[in-house]
Amino acid sequence: MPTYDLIVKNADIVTASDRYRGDIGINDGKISVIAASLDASQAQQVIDANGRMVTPGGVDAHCHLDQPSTDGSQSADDFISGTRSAACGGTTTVIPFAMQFKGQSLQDAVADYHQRAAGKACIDYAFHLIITDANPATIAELPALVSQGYTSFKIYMTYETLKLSDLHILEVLDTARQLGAIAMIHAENDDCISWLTQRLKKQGKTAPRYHALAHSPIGEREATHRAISLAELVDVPILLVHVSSRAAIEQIYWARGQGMNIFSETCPQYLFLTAEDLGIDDSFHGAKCICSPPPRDSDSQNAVWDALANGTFTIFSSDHCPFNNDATGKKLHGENASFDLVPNGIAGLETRLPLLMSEGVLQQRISAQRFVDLTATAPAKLYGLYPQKGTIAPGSDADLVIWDTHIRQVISNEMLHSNADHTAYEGKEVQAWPAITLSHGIAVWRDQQFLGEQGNGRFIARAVPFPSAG
Ligand code: DUC
Ligand code: ZN
Ligand code: ZN
Repeated sequence: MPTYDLIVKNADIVTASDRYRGDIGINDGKISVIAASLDASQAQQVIDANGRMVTPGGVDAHCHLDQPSTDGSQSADDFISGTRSAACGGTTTVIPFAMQFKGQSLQDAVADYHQRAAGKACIDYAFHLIITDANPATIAELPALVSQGYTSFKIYMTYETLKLSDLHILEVLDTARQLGAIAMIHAENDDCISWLTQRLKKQGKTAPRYHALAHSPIGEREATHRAISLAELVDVPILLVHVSSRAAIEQIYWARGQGMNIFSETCPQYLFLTAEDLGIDDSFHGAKCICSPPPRDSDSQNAVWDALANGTFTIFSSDHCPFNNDATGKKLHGENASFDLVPNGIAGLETRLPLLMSEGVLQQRISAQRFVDLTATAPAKLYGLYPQKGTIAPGSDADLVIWDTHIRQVISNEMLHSNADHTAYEGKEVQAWPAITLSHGIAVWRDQQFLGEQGNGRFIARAVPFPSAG
């Protein structure tokens, strides 16, 4: 009887803290041992990493899959195509959102998303809640939902159909504090956006590129500071999602200096796109890159890189929210709709890790350990998945990525596995891509082939991130 189901030999093992050479023994989908050398004859199967980097499978803690929209637009990806593309890009756990429609109970929202995911997800998944209706009945649902493993809630300071008042934000934050859960905050000042949008439209400035002007960094900075202030009042940690601008980063840096427990996230679009990708003329082409907050200027791009390297950002997520470039998505209101009517979001699950490995690690902007922390360990810890997910250690799930880091791969939508009909990164060259992705010790991506199976992904009920709080 072989001792191991699988040995990954000659691995350049990278965790959030260490980097060392070793062999990884796997049994029943879990890592059972890590040693300098394991006897290959004791394994049913051997994969020779040949000295290549092996990192924990990515944890993408911010993605939207099969999420119905209040405007009737349709997500390009469901749980099959979204998790398939994640696996092909080295991500083995996703945390999409279960969004509450106003008037809907949270339990109903969660039940609906379970139906959307069950039998479809190819990799493991959990759910954040999106709270859009913070009335007393909703708040009363939270203790049970947290104990069922939904230990994080996203709240919005903008979008007409989603936003909460400051009073309601305080209620949610206070509940998060009592339960040891965490609130994720979309921080943009809604009235700034409305005022700028009206002004631009009156001037006939409706092309996609004006989206970047309507969503000013000043509005992001103000809302970021307000979110931090509300968290300070309640005395609770928060996570600021998809931070895009130098101005917002400065607020987070300041809050940290004051000793506040402020976590923050950024995304590939703020490193690899700028406002120019929304168009330098009035063509509708730039609608593909409309997301909120929008990509900024090169000064903010530099600030985002610095904040990734210096530890200001806690996690790096995709904010995958794909809409096709047709009447179900970006052209919902026609070929030349005003920017404020274009569904917000871009695809990014599959390209998140290769882009950061290539431009971050290989270009020596961040270390390989920092890459692992940002993309796997820190999100797993922050959202109650650690140490089952997010690291390479005995007892952890055998979710691993073996990297090719000496390639030249030009990204094109054809090579990707999402159902989206375009990628914002078309034509960009990367030097890294997963050679093999293992989920529970089984290859889901190898030799440029998706090998996973729909329905193999398991729902994970998450622990609370701050158990001693309250
Ligand atoms: N902005 C969000 O807040 N969510 C999804 C996509 C986007 O652009
Ligand atoms: Zn958001
Ligand atoms: Zn989002």
